[in-house]
Parts: sequence; C-alpha cells; structure tokens
Amino acid sequence: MKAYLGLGSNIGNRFENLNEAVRLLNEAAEIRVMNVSKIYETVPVGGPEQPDYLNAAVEIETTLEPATLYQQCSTIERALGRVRMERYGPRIIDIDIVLYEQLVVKTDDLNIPHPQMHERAFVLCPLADLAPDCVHPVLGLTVSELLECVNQSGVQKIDKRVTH
Ligand code: X6L
Ligand code: MG
Ligand code: MG
Repeated sequence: MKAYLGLGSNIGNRFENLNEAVRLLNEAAEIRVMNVSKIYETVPVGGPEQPDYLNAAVEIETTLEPATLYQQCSTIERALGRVRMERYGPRIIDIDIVLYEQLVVKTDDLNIPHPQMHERAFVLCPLADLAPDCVHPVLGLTVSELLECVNQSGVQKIDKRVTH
C-alpha cells in the first residue's frame, strides 16, 4: 500500500534527524521509501515559542496496516530520542501519517488523513513535491488545490533533499 508521511524536526541537528528518520523507516522490513521531498524551513504553528522547523515528506510502500505503521513511526521517534513534553512543543523528530491510500481512519490515537493537513503549508508544500494530484479522501480536492488555499509565507524551500 502507498502512504505519505510528514516529517518535522526543530531540535538538535534538524537535517540529521530527518535523514536518520528516513533511514530507519527504510530499514524496517515492511516499509520501503519510494520518494523524498525537498526540505522546507518553516515557522512554528501552534504551541509555545520554539525554534523554526525543518519539514519534509516521504512516499512509502508498506505492507503494514495503518495502526501498525503508526506504532512503527512512534518507535522510530523514540529511537531518535523524542520524549513527550508539552503539547505542540519542540521535538527532535515528528513522523505523521498524512495519507494512506484513500483510507479514512478515526480512532482515539490515530487520524488519517492528518486532521489539519489541508490548512498547513508545512505539510502541503513538501507533499505537493511528491503527490500534487493526490486527492484528499474527505475533502475531494487535490494536494495542489489545497495548497492554493493556504498562506505559504512561513515556509521556505531549501535546496536540499532528505537522503535515503
Ligand atoms: C489554533 C490553535 C490554530 C492551534 C492552530 C496548529 C496547533 C498546528 C498545533 C493550532 C495548531 C499544530 C509543526 C509545527 C507543530 C511542524 C511547523 C501542530 C502541532 N508541528 N509547525 N507545529 N512544523 N512549522 O512540523 O502542527 S505542533
Ligand atoms: Mg505533526
Ligand atoms: Mg505527530
């Protein structure tokens, strides 16, 4: 199955954290990283005052179902040293399932599509590198159509890609 993951880091060596996350994702037997976006430096949205983020997105092929993929993402977050602090606070690495095929999942700990993806340029910009024509399964709009509707002023493309 095809899925898109959003990555974010705003603590430590942010480039290294993104690269390491993609390496560990690809090392999992049930996940293959197919494509990586450019990296974007982004102004933090929500939460306390905190450093700017680097955000990126990856396309994966996986045999894991969404709940298991979510567990695997959490495991990799912990392996990279993420500790849960305040809500929306700074983090070494964040790995979110943004889209999983055209599936809609709504449980206590997992929401797909990512609930606010359609209003966040830091999710949509990197996603548009990989899947501009991918349709949001609830809103029925493509990623590039969603991107046209959001303010992109806090998002700056960096001439670098995550390595994998
Ligand atoms: C009102 C209240 C409006 C809260 C928005 C938005 C809260 C986004 C949390 C909000 C609100 C979030 C990243 C980030 C976070 C990231 C950048 C979140 C969760 N993650 N900002 N803020 N990149 N640039 O990856 O997304 S915290
Ligand atoms: Mg997030
Ligand atoms: Mg998250």
